[in-house]
Amino acid sequence: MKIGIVCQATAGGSGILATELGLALAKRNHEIHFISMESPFRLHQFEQNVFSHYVDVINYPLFKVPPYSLALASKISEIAEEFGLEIIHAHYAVPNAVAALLARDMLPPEKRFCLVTTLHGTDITLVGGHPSFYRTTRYAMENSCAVTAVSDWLNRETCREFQLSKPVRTIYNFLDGDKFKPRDGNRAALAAPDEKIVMHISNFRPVKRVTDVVRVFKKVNDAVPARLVMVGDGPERLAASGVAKQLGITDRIAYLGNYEDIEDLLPCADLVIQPSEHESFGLVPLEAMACEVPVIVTASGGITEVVTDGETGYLCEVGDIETMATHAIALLSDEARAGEMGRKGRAHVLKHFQKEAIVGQYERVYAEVLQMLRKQVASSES
Ligand code: GMT
Repeated sequence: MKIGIVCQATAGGSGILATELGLALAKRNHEIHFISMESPFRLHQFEQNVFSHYVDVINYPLFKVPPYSLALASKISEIAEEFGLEIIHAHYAVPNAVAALLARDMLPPEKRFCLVTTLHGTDITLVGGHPSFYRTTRYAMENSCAVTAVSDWLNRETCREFQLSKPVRTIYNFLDGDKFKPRDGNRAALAAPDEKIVMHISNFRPVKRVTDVVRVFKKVNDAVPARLVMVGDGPERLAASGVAKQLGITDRIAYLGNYEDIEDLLPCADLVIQPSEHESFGLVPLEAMACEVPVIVTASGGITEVVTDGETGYLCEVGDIETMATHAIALLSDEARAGEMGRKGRAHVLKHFQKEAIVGQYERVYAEVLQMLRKQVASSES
């Protein structure tokens, strides 16, 4: 199949998932065209069957904000026509799916593609639900050939919030268990041999509650010699370092900024903490579990479908710093328990979230919507 993948290029779960999906589909001999603002975050190598196209946005003085969505629609339409794309898979409803619909309408009927939209979370919970975007988000979903959500929780939230006339299918996120696995990393660069490594990875948006990470770590560090490694960047970075300063632990924390080869870093961690307000899925805990690293997360949203409490990690209430710290200290003080939890975590990931099985689910959705389109075309011609 010839498939266009429209995604966010910034560091974030939806762009990462879209990139990994595109690369996996290319390996299965599909022709993949990434369409985005710039090179997707984790797409840094040349691959067979993979093409990238960037949106040209002009900065005309009359526009206070350049109309990216319109430029994106033009680019999708142009690439779909030039390469004969059969499927456009939009990751993140706003603006990607909306722009794809406009792009489809610009094409002559015989060149129109099928639109598959994958909802990732904040496109529904924060952005799509906002009055500024609600109607466009709903329109995009109603007019997609298929809509998927990355967890049952997000699926339910979408149906509740948008009352769609068609079902949403759940297709979980995935990873490559050969890429994310326990390995010897450069631990010595991050901590002394007698120190534990606590890690947090995110884009430091308010929903990630990074100051909770720092507060939990303070309690951990009081009980067990440890280092906190903060990976990523975003608006809450300053707040995190402010709290660390107040708590007198600035020298125990390393901020690494955005880091692409997370599979080299994660195996160095003894524990990963993701205390988000909510997560529709939680790609970071999944990656950590695959590396046999225990996780402490919040029982909020689809993450409860990824982490099993007490087995592969701990699910805590949002903001319950005390409980998170208690679990963290217990795990960091008991290597056998942490090791067992890590092994169970990896086994769980390999059983439920392996790349090949999930990519196959997307392939089946594409085949189904294409068949529907062909039937419609045939019946309109007869
Ligand atoms: O929250 C992020 O880090 C980015 C965001 C995105 O859309 O890029 O992540 C969302 O999509 C990820 C991939 O499906 C999920 O793993 C995250 O849970 C989800 N984030 C939220 O729901 C807050």
